[in-house]
Amino acid sequence: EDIQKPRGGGSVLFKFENDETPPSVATRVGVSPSVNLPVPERNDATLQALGTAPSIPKGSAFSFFLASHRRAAKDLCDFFMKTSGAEDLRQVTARVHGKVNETLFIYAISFVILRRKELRSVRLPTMVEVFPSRFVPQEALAKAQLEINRMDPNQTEPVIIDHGLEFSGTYLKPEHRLSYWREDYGINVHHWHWHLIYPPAMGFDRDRKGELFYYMHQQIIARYDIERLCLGLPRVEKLDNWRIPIEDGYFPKLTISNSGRQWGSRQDNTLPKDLRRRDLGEFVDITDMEIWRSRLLDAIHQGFMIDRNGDKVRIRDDVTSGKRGIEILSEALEADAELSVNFPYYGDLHNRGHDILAFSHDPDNAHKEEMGVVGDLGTSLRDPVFFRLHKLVDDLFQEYKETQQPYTESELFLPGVRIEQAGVVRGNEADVLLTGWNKREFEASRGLDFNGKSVILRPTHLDHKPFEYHMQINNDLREAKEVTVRIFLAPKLNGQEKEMDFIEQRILWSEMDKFTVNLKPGKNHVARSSKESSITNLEELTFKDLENSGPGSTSEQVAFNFCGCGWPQHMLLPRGRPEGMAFQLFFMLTDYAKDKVSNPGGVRRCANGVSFCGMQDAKYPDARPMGFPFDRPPAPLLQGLPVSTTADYARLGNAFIHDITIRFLGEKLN
Ligand code: CUO
Repeated sequence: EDIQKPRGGGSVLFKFENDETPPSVATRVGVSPSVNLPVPERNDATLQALGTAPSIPKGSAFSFFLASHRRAAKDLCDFFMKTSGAEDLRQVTARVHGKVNETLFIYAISFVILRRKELRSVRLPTMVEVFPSRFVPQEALAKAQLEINRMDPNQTEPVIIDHGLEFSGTYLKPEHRLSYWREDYGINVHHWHWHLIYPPAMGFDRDRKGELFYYMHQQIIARYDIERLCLGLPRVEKLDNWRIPIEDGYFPKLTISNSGRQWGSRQDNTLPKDLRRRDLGEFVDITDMEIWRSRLLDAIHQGFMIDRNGDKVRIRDDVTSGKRGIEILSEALEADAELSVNFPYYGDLHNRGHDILAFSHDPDNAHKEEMGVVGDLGTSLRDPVFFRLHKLVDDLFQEYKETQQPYTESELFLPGVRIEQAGVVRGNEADVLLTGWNKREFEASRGLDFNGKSVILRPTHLDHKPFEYHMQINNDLREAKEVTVRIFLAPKLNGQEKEMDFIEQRILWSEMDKFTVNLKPGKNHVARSSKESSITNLEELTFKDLENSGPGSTSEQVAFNFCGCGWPQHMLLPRGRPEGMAFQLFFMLTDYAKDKVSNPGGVRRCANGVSFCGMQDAKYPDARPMGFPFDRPPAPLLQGLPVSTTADYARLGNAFIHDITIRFLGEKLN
């Protein structure tokens, strides 16, 4: 028998007591550790001050996609925000430690550190060391523990957990071939941090938050599709029919935040169902998902949304003031209940999509199972279904972008500067880039207790040999000219080994770098290292880095610049193929005077991975729409000639297209 979705909101939990629900369901409340309702100890003042934060059971999953969990996070963050400085925060967090959900605890501390100016010296180590169980299967951790139990007590050598390429599956299913990509520690850590900086409904609005939600996720989807192409797999299909089973299951084999509880698993061919988790107070109908999508599509095709007063809000990107359409659409789609133009009407499509998928194996708590990894910000990219959901989201954004006017020649052209030659160099070789496997070491024994012994976690990950971009640029103007250099990468051929036209290639272009140079009159040679990329981060900080960072030391400088967000440098390049795979680099120069955004103030921290993450306490530093010039359909005519492929853009002197090869060595680099 179905549990009915309560109507009218409000005291949802209270309502259940009077509901005519089957007794078998009703008696479960309060029995399972996962359904303990908030019962603050009456005499514990700290607990009482935490609001709904203690309502998320310890040891269970925390999901920012659930409204009830977001509320709990807000309460805990508000509590931590009241602290007066680093020492106060340390004391307060020590009092709260052990009293709230572990993931929520780390979330709230990170959230506060990112937002309080006086905490700018405080840094947290990488999630990999805080919660090793999110990155390595339970079995491997148990094996390490066994080894330690049998070990000679005097042995000081650390135990090493090698987490190799088998990851979570066999090669029986095509999707398993991409486990190394989806389960990469770096991209999962990046995604966690991104959402930490740009949370919905936490009382913070950041410059172009909605547009960045669109762009950062669009770029993840593009990169994933490219990786699939490298492996000969078709592109991801959007999840637009919730009424048929989801072909691919997912079995994470991980435990939740070192608690020993298992994440939920999804069998192959699971049919998504209405969400009826009364233990969480969360309910969503699939019908609602369909209605919200259809309303968003109506808005896109009509060119306006309807606000809560019933007034039209136009959505266009070519506005000179106010919010761009992509921003308004995105806040309604993600959705941010506080910033959505009309939350009750456009609903909560993306967040609720995560919820339905995260609980599809146990939508009504009949099995008392935890959510699947797709419900957690730090693990959701592991599951293939994440990409199907985000393809649906991106499809709506692209539908909107298709309705926008293509860029005109004057918006694309920059007279007076010309790229004569551009390409990449690695060592002595030009235009061939190499990828392979590499390993990184983390200490697992800081987050998990192995009887005080040292345990090293050594995940294998994709990597590449560093390289440099080189450009020969002529400045025919009489004076120096500041330009923005934009570099993108895309495969040259599609799955049928045919050259792609502009439209097909448009949504695959992956940003590689974006930077400013001042071109002197005449010839200029510009070189730039792949390590400086505008999308990538510094290496994750380990506990050791933080211990070693003293005043004035380089590590302190690193800690200052590091905010966790940013695409991992080791995932900058797609894998390519063993025989070499044809890619294209697209270079474009635009007028910095038009791109620049005035950002008064001193040194900016967290300036790494700026294209995906923005900057701390500053506006997004590029005035153009994100993804420019590939965020819109092609200009129909350039210099009087039609445009059919991206190469036609290179007819403009300030743009350049160049073929390169990416070869996957299939072995350890270095
Ligand atoms: Cu990042 Cu759905 O927004 O996971």
